[in-house]
Amino acid sequence: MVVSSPTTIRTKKTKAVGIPTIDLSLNRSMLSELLVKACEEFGFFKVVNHGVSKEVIERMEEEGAEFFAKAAEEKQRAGPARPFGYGCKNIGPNGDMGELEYLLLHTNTHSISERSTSISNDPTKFSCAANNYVQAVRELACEILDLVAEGLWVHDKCVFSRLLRDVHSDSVLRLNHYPPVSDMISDWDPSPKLFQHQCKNSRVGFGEHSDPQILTILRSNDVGGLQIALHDGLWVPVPPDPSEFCVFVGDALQALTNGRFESVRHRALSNSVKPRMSMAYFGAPPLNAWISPLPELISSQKPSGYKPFTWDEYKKAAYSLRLGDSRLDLFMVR
Ligand code: GA4
Repeated sequence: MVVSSPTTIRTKKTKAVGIPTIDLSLNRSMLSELLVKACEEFGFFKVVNHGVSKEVIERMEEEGAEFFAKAAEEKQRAGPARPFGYGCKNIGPNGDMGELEYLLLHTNTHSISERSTSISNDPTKFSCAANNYVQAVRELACEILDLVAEGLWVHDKCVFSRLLRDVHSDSVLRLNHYPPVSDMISDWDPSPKLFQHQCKNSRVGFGEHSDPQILTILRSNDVGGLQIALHDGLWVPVPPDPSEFCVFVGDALQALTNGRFESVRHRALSNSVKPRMSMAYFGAPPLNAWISPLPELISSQKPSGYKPFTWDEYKKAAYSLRLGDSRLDLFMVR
């Protein structure tokens, strides 16, 4: 048995599901097989023994907590998120909303240090924490992607990780803060429009969607809320564990693997007692990179299912649609 203690969960419809938890200290050939299997079956898995130092994680978490603890007016100085900076409740440009506040940062060192002046009273400390965190989780994402390439028997083992390591990579860091939401939430924001929204959707922290990028590496505090959708549409809660990372297949990896992997739809529900904080690294290609199915994954039985697109084109499509829309449909060969 090589998948270490899968978390068995009973969904409302009493379906028992084992979310794969993969121990990254196992040997390479075993690992690459397990990772491919998890990407195929769930588009999602957890990793333990991931090699990201506790100190690097804690420093980033502290910076996030310090920022979100500030007064609203102070936080607004780092916003609005269009798309980068501080955002509160509004997600993206097309009217999507959730019960959260967040910081969205481009991961290049220059943008982090530029932004940090409006985020922290000690911008150097913030930039350092963010750069170290990004570097560590990028390394983790690249290691996973190399193993996945091996497991897929792809000729060029760095074909995915090269895109994330590129100096022009368009990767993003997101810190999400979900304040506790009770049913009496009129104190969170009393404006009539938001109040209506909150009453109808009081438990949606971040609505259902798939991530557009290649791979997402997410870590949360010990507060639950994350759920993933299975292929049959059932929702499965993911138990929180601050010592693990959650890994999500994104749309770009779905296209690169010619649909062998499917990006996982997921959402975050609000909690009524404790604040949830999550930190997500979205590993992306450079804007001018072309995304199309790898030749090794195309055959006469499985012809290419996606038209080639640049990451820039894909992002534009993503930002022109709603959070929950299936943007890859626009690039599918019919
Ligand atoms: C979902 C994944 C990442 O959080 C994100 C989000 C982005 C945003 O919040 O600005 C998007 C969303 C995400 C997908 C569709 C578009 C873009 C909001 C939205 C409605 C940063 C990303 O890259 O795509």
